[in-house]
Amino acid sequence: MNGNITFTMVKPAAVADGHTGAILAKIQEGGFTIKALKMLQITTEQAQGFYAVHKERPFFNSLVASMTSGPIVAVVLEKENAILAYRNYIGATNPADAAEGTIRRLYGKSIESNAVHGSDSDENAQIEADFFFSKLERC
Ligand code: 3AN
Repeated sequence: MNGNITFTMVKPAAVADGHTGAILAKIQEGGFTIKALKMLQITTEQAQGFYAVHKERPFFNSLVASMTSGPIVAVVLEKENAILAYRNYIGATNPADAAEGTIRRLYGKSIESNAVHGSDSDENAQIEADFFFSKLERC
């Protein structure tokens, strides 16, 4: 059964380039409802934990460095079939391969600095949302 919640992050390079507002507007235009939102800077340990599944990959250290290079904006989103709907909406991991009009195509700079994160399963969406937000911070 598909859930209605996904988790996204505006990544540091996109925040630094001033795209936060445009990305949030685009998310809402896509019919996603913001259920929780905050800006924060994550520590190296937190980034390593968040991307632990990639720890054997050659790009792991560089990914962690880029994710801790400045503030991120963490967001919980709601929409029917949220995981798939949002992954389609942001586009492929590499912005160069992402479809026209998708968030990664519009605002991504590289496969690593690809503007936004999007959860890949209901289970991970729950883990990621709980990682960033307390119950009190979620609407
Ligand atoms: P997605 O974010 O589309 O689910 P994953 O889970 O394969 O993609 O990768 C997680 C993150 O790791 C990506 N958002 C991207 O920032 C980074 N990444 C993935 N592949 C590469 C790569 N080949 N080189 C550098 N960074 C990468």
